[in-house]
Amino acid sequence: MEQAYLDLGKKLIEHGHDKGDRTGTGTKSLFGYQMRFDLNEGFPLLTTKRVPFGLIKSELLWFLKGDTNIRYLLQHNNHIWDEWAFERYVKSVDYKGPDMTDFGRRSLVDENFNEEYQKQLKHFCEKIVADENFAEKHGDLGHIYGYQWRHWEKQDGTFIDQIKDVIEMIKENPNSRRLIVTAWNPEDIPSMALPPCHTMFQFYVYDGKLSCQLYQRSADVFLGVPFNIASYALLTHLIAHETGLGVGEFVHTLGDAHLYQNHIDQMKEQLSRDVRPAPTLILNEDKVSVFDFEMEDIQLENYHPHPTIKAPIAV
Ligand code: UFP
Repeated sequence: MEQAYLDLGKKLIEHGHDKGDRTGTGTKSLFGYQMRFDLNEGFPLLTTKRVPFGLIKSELLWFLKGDTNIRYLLQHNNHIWDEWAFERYVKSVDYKGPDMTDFGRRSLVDENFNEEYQKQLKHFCEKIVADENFAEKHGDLGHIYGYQWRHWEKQDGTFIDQIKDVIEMIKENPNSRRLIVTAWNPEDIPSMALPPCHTMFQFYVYDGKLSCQLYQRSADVFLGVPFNIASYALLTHLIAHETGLGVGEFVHTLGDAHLYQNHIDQMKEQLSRDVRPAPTLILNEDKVSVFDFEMEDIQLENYHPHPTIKAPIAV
């Protein structure tokens, strides 16, 4: 199962086009790629490096709550969205600290700057947790996933709950070819910290099993994709659980699939490792609705990965 991911990493190293990108880092990139994961073969959390499942759980539960403020994430020790909120904060009139322009790139090349940046970022996160008013003002990421999934705003001012609706549709009309959730709302793109990478997904029911296909417009194959695979596999399990279905496949379709130039050595290191048996996902059987799940209701068994491989994130 994991081999599908490793094949993509290898293909990008060998055949990826050298392509510039928004962050200025440079990538090896291919356009249009598909991976399939049979969720009956185990849970697709990579074993060739440790992928922190706790972060995937808290992020998905955060999306499912319709929450777009990083405060919930920070309360669960999840820092994956910090940079995006920080970027909005340092661009706001309320930020009075040292110049943080272009902090993503500068923190990689300038040690003194990096020290100051880490200090400011830490201070920002602490303030989000400690001060509810500050969090309300500066912790919000705008109309990102949680908003579009649960509170898509209609022209008449009312809202669409896409997740609730798709679950109802799966229960009532499993043969439907319209089981779609979209996060790509063109009108809202300018108000988002990061335009959605996982733009839309579709469910498919056959033989009592629920499959899900995701279209991801932009895929950081080393850092982002291992998270994205596990997150959508978990979402498929949760919705299958609520709708009384088994799980089928997770089909992952990528638009711009890229390996950042400063992730190539790390990817090579990962490719040199042997794949271990996939872990098993255990859901609390007492919970039914996907909206009732909490962190402790979702557990993994038999996850014995190779160690973490560190790599810089491109902001
Ligand atoms: N990215 C992912 N997966 C995600 C996510 C971001 O791979 O879930 F939120 C990466 C893709 C890309 C960058 O490298 O983040 C977004 O940049 P851009 O908007 O320029 O595509």
